[in-house]
Amino acid sequence: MYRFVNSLCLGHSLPASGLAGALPRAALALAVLAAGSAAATEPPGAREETCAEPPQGRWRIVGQRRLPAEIYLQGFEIDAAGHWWLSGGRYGESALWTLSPQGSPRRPRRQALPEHIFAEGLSRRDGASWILSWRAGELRRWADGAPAAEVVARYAGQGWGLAWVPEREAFVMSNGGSQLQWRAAADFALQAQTPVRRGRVPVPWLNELEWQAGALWANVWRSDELLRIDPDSGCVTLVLDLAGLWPPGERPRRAEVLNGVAVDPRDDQLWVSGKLWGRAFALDWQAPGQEWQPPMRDEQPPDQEEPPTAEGQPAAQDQPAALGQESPRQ
Ligand SMILES: [Ca+2]
Repeated sequence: MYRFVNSLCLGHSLPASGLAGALPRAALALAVLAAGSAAATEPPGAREETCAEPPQGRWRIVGQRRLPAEIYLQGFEIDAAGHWWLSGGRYGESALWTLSPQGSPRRPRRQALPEHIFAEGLSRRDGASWILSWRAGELRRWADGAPAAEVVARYAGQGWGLAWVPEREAFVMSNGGSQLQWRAAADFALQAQTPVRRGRVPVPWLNELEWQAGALWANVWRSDELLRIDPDSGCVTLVLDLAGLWPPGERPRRAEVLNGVAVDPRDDQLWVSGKLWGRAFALDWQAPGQEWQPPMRDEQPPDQEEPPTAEGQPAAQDQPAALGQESPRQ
């Protein structure tokens, strides 16, 4: 599986730079990003490196919010003003959704994407939403207030997850394989790839992404685990097993896999959701040996003021799940 996925990814990249073998991978990535030079792949021998087995982190639900139930969630981000941006997939149904800050009575806004597009990951940068397509190889930029999204770049292979990394002034993207792709701000050109491993095992199906405090969160397709990844080494450094987050028997029948991770920059709160879930959960988390940061807050009432459906549609009658659930690993 690894050889197949890896060769699939490398098949879309440009030849490795001659610099690749002379520098540690972290330095290589920074050097390539800084120089804005041609694409580079991992240095020789990197595939043989071993990461430490990641520990299981603890988590607990500290809040939740209802979402429009029809969002086949692919990309999820919260901006500095507290607005939620979500991309929904599927052909003929793909759309960019905007929700006002939590607690607002305003209805979510739905803006349709072209019918031939299966929207994928989304990120925010410079007052615009940047949206991947699954198989069309098109990156779209939807400027706030603009009537439509414009295609601003094309890429080889599939598009899955996307995050803007301000510290590196670059995008990081997943494509269904086990590599993270670093892409230039200016033209989305492939700059470097980072193989992701859990111990010695490559991690395929990396999906939605989120950058937080120098590390990357990643969903894994068809998995209930949320991974925290060191962006330099590609090592998974922490695993949150979210299998108990919302037991399947309590979910709507049509709800699909966990997918969608965002951090509210105003309070560093982690949020997760899933495809057709109709809700998102706020989680506090910690690595083994750590104290809860931030400390447990008072239970927050579910955000029932927020109409869960799009403008012009009646609100669904849907009761939020109980708050205060904690992970079984505690
Ligand atoms: Ca995200």
